[in-house]
Amino acid sequence: MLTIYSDDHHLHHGRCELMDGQLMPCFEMPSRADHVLQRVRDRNLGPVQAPTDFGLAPLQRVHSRDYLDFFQGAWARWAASNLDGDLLPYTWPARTLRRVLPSSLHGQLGYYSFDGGAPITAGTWQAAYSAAQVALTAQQAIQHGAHSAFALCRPPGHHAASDLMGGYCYLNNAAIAAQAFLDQGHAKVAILDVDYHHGNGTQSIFYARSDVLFTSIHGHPEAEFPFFLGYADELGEGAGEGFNFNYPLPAGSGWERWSAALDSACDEIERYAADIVVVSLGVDTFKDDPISQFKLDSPDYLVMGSRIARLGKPTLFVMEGGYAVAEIGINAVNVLEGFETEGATQ
Ligand code: SP5
Ligand code: ZN
Repeated sequence: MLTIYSDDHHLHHGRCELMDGQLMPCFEMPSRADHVLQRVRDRNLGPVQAPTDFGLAPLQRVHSRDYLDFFQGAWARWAASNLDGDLLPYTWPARTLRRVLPSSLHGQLGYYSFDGGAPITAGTWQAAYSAAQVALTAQQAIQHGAHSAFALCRPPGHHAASDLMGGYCYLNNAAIAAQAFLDQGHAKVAILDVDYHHGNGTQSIFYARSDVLFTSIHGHPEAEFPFFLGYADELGEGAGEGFNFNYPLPAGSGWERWSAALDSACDEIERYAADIVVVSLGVDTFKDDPISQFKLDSPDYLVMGSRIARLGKPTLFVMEGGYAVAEIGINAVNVLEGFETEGATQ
């Protein structure tokens, strides 16, 4: 399987995030992608190539122009104030407040974010821009006939909505790639989001549309981030009604319960008769993940990959979360190896 990877992800390294009442070093750190790349090489998964630059146009198909302009320019505005911390929001337009766009940098940052988990640093725009190009380059490989490809994206993307950052995400790599497939002639794209957290950004982008089926298996939002989206009764709206399926699972869920949800999601993808599958590949479902509560073990990821392969569709894997850094490479690449092994026996 072809892997697309850019070193530019090192340009994004947030300092801290708030967890359990303490400022902790960011769990979403550069060594995550380094470990995945190392495992891709150790296992001879296939060639590793740098991304092609497709420019801003495919990003603008998913994100609003004003959001992209704000994100691209935010660090320069912050640097002009001579403060040296990361740029982090602290006020959001929640209920009873007005959704106006203030002129102040922090006012605008609150307007364009939904949590304090997406720090902007000097290199964040470049890293996120390159991650989107990584996804688009892997998308292009499939468009040109590959059966599968791996977009080793960092920072991740599935929490980012059309004009919101949050949950370590800025640009929605999977959504940008899904939209590119549609723009290049495909009619139906299915997204399978296996990250531990609900892909609220991806769901919101496609919620009123029938050309993208969104399915997500995740920690129940009653108890887990992002709390305010990802419930089972969210089935889509308008033309998108019946094209959104959430499988929220309780803390402590292991492979048995998780794989039953995967079977259900795969049934929906088959019923939809998707042309293409885009997998939002988070491995924060791992038993030793430091911020998550599922109990998947490393061999389970091989079975996950083989189940996805049995859909028989061209499949783009897009890296999302996973914070057990020492095992992230084994777990992510196990999904890809399970996919390839099953594909070879079909
Ligand atoms: C892409 C991705 O996986 N983003 C996840 C963002 C999660 N941010 C909130 C983390 C809160 C962790 N709380 C754990 C409490 C354990 N005591
Ligand atoms: Zn996650």
